[in-house]
Amino acid sequence: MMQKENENQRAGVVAVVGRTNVGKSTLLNALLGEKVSIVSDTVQTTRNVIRAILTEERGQIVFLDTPGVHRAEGELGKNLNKMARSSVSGADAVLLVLDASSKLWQEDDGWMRRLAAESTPCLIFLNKTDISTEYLAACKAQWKEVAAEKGSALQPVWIEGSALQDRGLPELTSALFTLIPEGPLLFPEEILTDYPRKLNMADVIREKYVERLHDELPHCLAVWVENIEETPDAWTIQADVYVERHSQKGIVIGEKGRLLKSVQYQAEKELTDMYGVRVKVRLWVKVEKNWRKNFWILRKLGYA
Ligand SMILES: Nc1nc2c(ncn2[C@@H]2O[C@H](COP(=O)(O)OP(=O)(O)OP(=O)(O)O)[C@@H](O)[C@H]2O)c(=O)[nH]1
Ligand SMILES: [Mg+2]
Repeated sequence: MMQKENENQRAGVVAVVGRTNVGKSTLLNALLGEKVSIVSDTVQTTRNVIRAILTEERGQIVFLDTPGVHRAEGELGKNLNKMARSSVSGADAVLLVLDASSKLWQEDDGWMRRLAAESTPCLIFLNKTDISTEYLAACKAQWKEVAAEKGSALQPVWIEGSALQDRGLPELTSALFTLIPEGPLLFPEEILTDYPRKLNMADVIREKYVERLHDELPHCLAVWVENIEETPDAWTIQADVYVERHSQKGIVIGEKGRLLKSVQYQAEKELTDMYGVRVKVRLWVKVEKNWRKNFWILRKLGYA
């Protein structure tokens, strides 16, 4: 009996793409029922390709959560776009996420064109229907236009729902399983992500900052976990917070160190929950002029 089940198993890689802020990371966290990728209402929150692995009796889907494509500004922006675009080649299927509650952006159209030019099976998830479905028809009409223009025979599967309110997700998973090939599991079944622990910790800390900072600052900020000291009853994480200018250092530390302390506290809380061990976070704020243009720093942070 067991043998038979394995024979019908499917396994494949699904690249999750779409412009920034449509809810790709939220969707993945909801599909896995665990937080594997940080989320915020600031553009370009995700900066690395994060693999999130869903294993069921039906098989395994290895999702690649990609940085949302946005008007590329500087080296960091360009690298993020390249990362997102290259994740599509090599994937067994592509999941394009659109925001049904908002007008289409140029980047949404850009993704449609890119997918219509290829033959990779594709599913389009119309997200945020809890807010409104005002632009649902416009999304479908736009695809028709693009497909006609490109002479594409690709027939995407369309699914509507809400990542935030868990709507349309079982349908989404089932549809994805039909798009990927039959085959053995790609990762051991107990693995949820192969995203390195240090990068995940740095992302959680960065998320706490992004939630508390405004304007351009979230984009000027990077976090690097320098060291993790593990003792039987606690982990102490030493992390550097990079900013680009001296004036930003003060903001990131806050009056009497208040902002820094609050970020430390919130990150400790979340990481303690996540890893099931008491986590202490120690942050050092460093000024690194133009780190977003510095190849070596981008590489160290995994953004290049
Ligand atoms: N109302 C509503 N909000 C959502 C839904 N999905 C995501 N959001 C919100 O949209 C914002 C962006 O979500 P993310 O998951 O970070 O978006 P993303 O596509 O991963 O963005 P990047 O990483 O920048 O590419 C967050 O504030 C989410 O809470 C949804 O279904 N409904
Ligand atoms: Mg994201």
